[in-house]
Amino acid sequence: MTSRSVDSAAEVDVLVVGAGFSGLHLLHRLREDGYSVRVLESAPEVGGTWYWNRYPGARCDVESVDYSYSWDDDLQQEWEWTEKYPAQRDILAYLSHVADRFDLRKDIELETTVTGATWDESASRWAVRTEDGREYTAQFLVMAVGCLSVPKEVDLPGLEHFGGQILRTWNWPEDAELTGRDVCVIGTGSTGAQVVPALAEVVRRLTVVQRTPNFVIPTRNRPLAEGELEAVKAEYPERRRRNAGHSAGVFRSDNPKNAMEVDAAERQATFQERWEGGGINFLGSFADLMFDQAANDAICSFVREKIGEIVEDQKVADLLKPDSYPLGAKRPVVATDYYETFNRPNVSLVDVRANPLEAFTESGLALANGEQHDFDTLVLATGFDAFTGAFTKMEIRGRDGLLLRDVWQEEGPKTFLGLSSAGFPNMLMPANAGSPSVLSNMVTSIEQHVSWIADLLAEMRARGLRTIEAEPEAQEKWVEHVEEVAHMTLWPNGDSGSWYRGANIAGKPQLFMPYAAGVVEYGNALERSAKSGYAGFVLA
Ligand code: FAD
Ligand code: N01
Repeated sequence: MTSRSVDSAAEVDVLVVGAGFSGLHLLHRLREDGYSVRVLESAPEVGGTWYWNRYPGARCDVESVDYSYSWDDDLQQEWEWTEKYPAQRDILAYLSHVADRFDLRKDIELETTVTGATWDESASRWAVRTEDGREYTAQFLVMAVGCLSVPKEVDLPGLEHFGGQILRTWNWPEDAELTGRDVCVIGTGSTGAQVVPALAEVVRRLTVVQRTPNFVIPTRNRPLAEGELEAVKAEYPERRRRNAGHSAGVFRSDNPKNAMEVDAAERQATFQERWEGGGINFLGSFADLMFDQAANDAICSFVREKIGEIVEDQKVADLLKPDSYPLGAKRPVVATDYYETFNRPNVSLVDVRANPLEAFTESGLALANGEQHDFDTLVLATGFDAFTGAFTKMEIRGRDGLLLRDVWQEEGPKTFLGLSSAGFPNMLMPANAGSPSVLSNMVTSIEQHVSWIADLLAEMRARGLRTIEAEPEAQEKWVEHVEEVAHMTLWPNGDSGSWYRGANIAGKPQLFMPYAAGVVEYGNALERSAKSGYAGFVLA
């Protein structure tokens, strides 16, 4: 290893791509452990997801006190969260504070996009290139690039003909002013469901284009009550331990009962209580919701009834009711006043499933049946090239010139433990495909990975080892296992078009990408490998 005070910043022990929750934590931890580290980030500010997704209404659905780092007690004691669920601007302020407080900025290069990386066999190092022509070499390349950081390519017919302004939720301009405008939103996933109610309050007319309806659970956000934050802080270590001990990476008081083992009245009362409580806890109503179709049907019926009660126009309500996939097979959506918004006189719903979008025109869009909808502003909330997008954008060449893009385009993102892909030594991938990532509180999963990576590097340093890489056989078995576990649940079922399995993008290989067994089982697998001398990896 080179010493921390490298002569040239272009040669480091660890090069990290991305300055979101993962990249910032990696930088802090690995620098503390004595490595020279450099972080390269496309954005002009740290924050990752929370820098880019600045659209009105953007908010996290994990409680603020849990969606934050646990690795520094002073930090968690001094930071003042104000709401139960944090808004985008609050998380961004928090991450910016972390960067300042731990003096991270001096090792971060912002507005620096990595375009490619090539493994140099003779030096056992990565040579990394940036868009503006800079080059770096590093023994380890940690791709903290995010699993929802690259938008899906927009596949809307004739979009180039539209004459108004187009705004993208994943890169929302600071100065967007929509008061009094006629706006159309395309996309009704988590992003659409947050941006729609927020825009409805300020625009003149809002047209919501829906292809597949989602199950939308009310957030029930609120300011933290007096003394609530202090109570959390008084027992923070215990709270963090409980979070790490729950499969979702955040403690939920899950009901241990199965939905179909209780009578209809108890089932209804339980759903109702959890619905009133709001948030993702709704999914903890019963233990078998993601395992038993009948149980899932019951929770789906409950939500459909709620939609019918909230939305006044029953034709609109019916269009908003999902009926072709289990609740949970698509990422559950949590939002405030989503269904209520369709009772506003300035909001209309356009269903492009029954009546497909034919083409954009100069002044709006035309549907297959000839209907025309006019607006002056189009908001795209059309989602992401999840998990693989940030990797396949880059030209990453491993051993013998192997191109990651080609391998993953053919087979999907095959990894061992989600951390390493065979043929790409010393390239590590925190909180992405093959690990619980998006099926958990991501901050818990990120911390799990950062500490495992730090331990691995320490072990390699102690044993004088230079490279680590997934063993092809272990990788095959892990990918099969991830798929098998997913198929024990209802996650892969139905025609949800879920990005969990790449189904939102035509031609993308389909395999279930996050590890559905959860953070605890996954942590055991990580520990088993480490304790047995990193079984499943080749160390040299
Ligand atoms: P990111 O925050 O995505 O950061 C990756 C960074 O890498 C980005 O800044 C990107 O610019 C940079 N990068 C990528 N490629 C390159 C390159 N080639 N060169 C240079 N830089 C590059 N998770 C939850 O647990 N709960 C939630 O409620 C939740 N809400 C979300 C809401 C939205 C709108 C989105 C999009 C995601 C949400 N997530 C949520 C998931 C969220 O992405 C993670 O929780 C977490 O922020 C991921 O952190 P990260 O550092 O791993 O990745
Ligand atoms: O993206 P999505 P997202 N024509 O893929 C539609 C996290 N997140 O940005 O379903 C018409 O879910 C598409 O329709 P369909 C969270 O993990 C969290 O909303 O393909 N419509 C769908 O409605 C989330 O899951 C929060 O039929 C088209 C929408 O666009 C993930 O990010 C908040 C279309 C895309 O939905 C991604 O969410 C925000 C087309 N050609 C995000 N193409 C929290 O609150 C796409 N669509 C936690």
